[in-house]
Amino acid sequence: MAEPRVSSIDGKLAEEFACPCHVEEVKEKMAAFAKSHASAGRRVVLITSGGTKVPLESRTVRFLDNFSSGRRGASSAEYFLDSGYAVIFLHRHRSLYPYTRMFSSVNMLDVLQFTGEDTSSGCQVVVNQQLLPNIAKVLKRYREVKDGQLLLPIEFSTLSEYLHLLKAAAQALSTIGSKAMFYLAAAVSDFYIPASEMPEHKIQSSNGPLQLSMKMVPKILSPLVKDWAPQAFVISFKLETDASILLDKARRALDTYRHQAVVANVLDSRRGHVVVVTCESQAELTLTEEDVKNNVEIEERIVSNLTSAHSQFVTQHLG
Ligand code: PAZ
Repeated sequence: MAEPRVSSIDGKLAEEFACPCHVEEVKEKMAAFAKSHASAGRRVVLITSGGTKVPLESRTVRFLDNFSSGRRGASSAEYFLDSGYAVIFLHRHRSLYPYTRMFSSVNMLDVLQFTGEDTSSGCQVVVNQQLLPNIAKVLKRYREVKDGQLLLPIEFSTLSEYLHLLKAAAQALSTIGSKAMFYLAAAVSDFYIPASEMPEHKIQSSNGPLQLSMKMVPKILSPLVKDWAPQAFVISFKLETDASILLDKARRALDTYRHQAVVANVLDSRRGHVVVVTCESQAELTLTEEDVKNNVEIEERIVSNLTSAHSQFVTQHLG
């Protein structure tokens, strides 16, 4: 089926997806962040991370969700920061977050202890570094990033919030042209129920088995590449469970949207293997057993591949 026209996607966004009230304020924040870092000579990457929540009722009790933990987005943010980028981190509320992700399985109360006998409210509490061996190193890097104002976190929960905030981000970053990268790692729902067709109240199980009819979510990559940030370096992600269709779908996405690269991955092997597909090339990135033993993460390889490609892209656009 032909891709809907850009204007119809804009119209659909306005009509069928409720706009979060703070979107204009967030857009201004993102534009100011991009401008100040670009004028300091930094490139800026917008990372999307985590899954989206699709409500089934307007007074939402139930919703459709997906598997994404946000680990890819959060760890990639750290590698982009290490590569000198400023990062806008558009992430799902309560998904993994840069730096704290490393301690997400830790019960905070198990690693804290009192310094003395006194356990009243005025006493000192410290971290037991034997239980959190990396904490000092991670805290130091987190502070550097925070003090340098290099990370701008923006949260979403629902599909509507994600779509409006991504549009706002794209428009905000368009002012820095080819210095902007979009790294669209979030797992975004392909289906939704329009507000006009959504029941207001909790769906009643006494009415029997539930049948849902959902609409296709507009392909936002199309206006992002063509209209909102036409000079930016844009990377989308493609996840499949059937490896035999993955590369074909990645190439088809490149043909359709004409952006710079697709990072293709399969659900079960995504932590150790991805393919970066561009119009001219196909780079397989794979962790060896040795890499895994040394705690190397696949995101380090992905970010290294894409930051090099972005450098070439910027040179071509400025040259
Ligand atoms: O968030 P996570 O680390 O659990 O998973 C990452 C991922 C598989 C969501 C990402 O690599 C990806 O492929 N995102 C796009 C998914 C898609 O819509 O095809």
